[in-house]
Amino acid sequence: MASLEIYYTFIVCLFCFSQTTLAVDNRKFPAGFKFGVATASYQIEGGWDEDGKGENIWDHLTHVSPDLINHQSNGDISCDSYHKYKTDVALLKELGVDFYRFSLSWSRILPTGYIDGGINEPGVAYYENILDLLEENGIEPMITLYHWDLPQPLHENVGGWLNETTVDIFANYARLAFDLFGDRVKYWVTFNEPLSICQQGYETGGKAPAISDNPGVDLYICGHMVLKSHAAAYHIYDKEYKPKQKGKISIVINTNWAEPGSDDAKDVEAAERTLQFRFGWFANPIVHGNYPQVMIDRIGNRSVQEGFTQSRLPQFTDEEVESIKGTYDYIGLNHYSTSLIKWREDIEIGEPSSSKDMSVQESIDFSWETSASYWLFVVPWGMRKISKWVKDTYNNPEIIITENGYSDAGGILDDDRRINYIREYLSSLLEAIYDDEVNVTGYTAWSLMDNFEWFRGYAEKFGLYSVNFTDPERPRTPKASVDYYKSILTTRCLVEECTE
Ligand code: GBH
Repeated sequence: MASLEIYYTFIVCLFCFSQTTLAVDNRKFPAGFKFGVATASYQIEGGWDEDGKGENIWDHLTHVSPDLINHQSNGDISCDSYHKYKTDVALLKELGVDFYRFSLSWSRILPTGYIDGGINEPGVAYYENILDLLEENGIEPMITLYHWDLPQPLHENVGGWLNETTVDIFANYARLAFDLFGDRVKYWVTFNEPLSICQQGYETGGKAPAISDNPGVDLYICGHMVLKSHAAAYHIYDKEYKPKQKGKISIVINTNWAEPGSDDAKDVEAAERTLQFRFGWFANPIVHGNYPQVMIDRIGNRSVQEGFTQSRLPQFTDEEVESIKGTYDYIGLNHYSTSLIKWREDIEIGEPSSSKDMSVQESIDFSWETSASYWLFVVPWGMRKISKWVKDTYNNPEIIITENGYSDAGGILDDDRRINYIREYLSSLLEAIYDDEVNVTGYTAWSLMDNFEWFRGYAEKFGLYSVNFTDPERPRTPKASVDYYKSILTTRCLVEECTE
């Protein structure tokens, strides 16, 4: 029986591989389309307390609660990019990327988080050196201000993203970053994945500061503060810096594609609701000024039934709506995977939570190829569908795919599954661009190299380059995907030969 199953799987897989290979799009990426790779400060830098850097919430969490992290790993040294940035830029050069998306460690620049706490000059010099090298090598920087590493004092003393005060403190940090680096940066990202920041940081406990004692409440306060902080930074840039620096600024929002479990109108409605609760939570305010109506209605209704005196979803004032509306020069989309969504009866009233607010049934199709990450399935056509949905839902904005990538556990150099993932997702993106006329102008592979994958430590590897974490020198070795990505960068084409 077992051997029969294996036999069938083998036949099925042969079929699906040949099918997918045949389906790769042979059109060239449009002229001007940009390719890059991404990293984030806490995941690669190390040097956690060097040269005056302050402690952030990831330093703190990994040191105080090491058991939360796979193998009790942390980012104290990680890829040691604090010392090896020259090597990293050499890798970028070797790859031939158009741009490099990386994030600033707030507490490396402002050890207390506050401007008044003093600027850490070596921290500023570190990023200036990287920018100098990128410029010398003709690689454009795309800088994320906040990729999850909040200065610990702002968490401890201010309450982090649960306190309105953090909005101004973030805005001051953003202004400093524009001031210091903006003459050389054309692409800014305020926040990476507010959904992850707020839902995991302040509801499920899956990311720092791992607060989970007020489910269904704190995450929405966090979302509110992050959106206000984003808008504040956007306006500072727009008024004070954009006229001379001429860059673009936006936010990066992540979501799976939500595929309806069937053609049934209820499943279609549930899938749309899922996209609204994840992507729309942040995209709707920045495009249209306020939260999606479905969130306002559902969270409001449930809050009443739960005995709250007001909705757990905070309300924007009219002035806030006006100030948040339009705060994007492009939309940054992190997309990795797809979920199947079916309608279900609303979950009964009890302790609140965002998943009860949404009340859908989420699953996967067992035929989808897996990765080393429990949440990541290889569903290339999701890329086309989510891009088209963003186009249709938000007035055809410029879209940049700010992350997309595949994890394996071994960090194997012969990573044909990663090659296949990149090829198939980019092929689907070509269909979005040419067949659905979605205005996608760039694609970013996550990640330049294997790095600290948050609670999964070093067990899930997303890199194009492998890093040997047991060697103090942290040597980087190209995987086969480096050659493949390189070839895309030179030919702008996914197959041997493209049509013109
Ligand atoms: C990105 O998030 C991050 O920006 C990056 O730092 C990270 O290294 C990379 O992906 C790879 O993980 O537990 O059901 O809430 C990707 C989007 C969103 C994927 C949250 C994991 C957790 C699903 N992530 N998700 S759940």
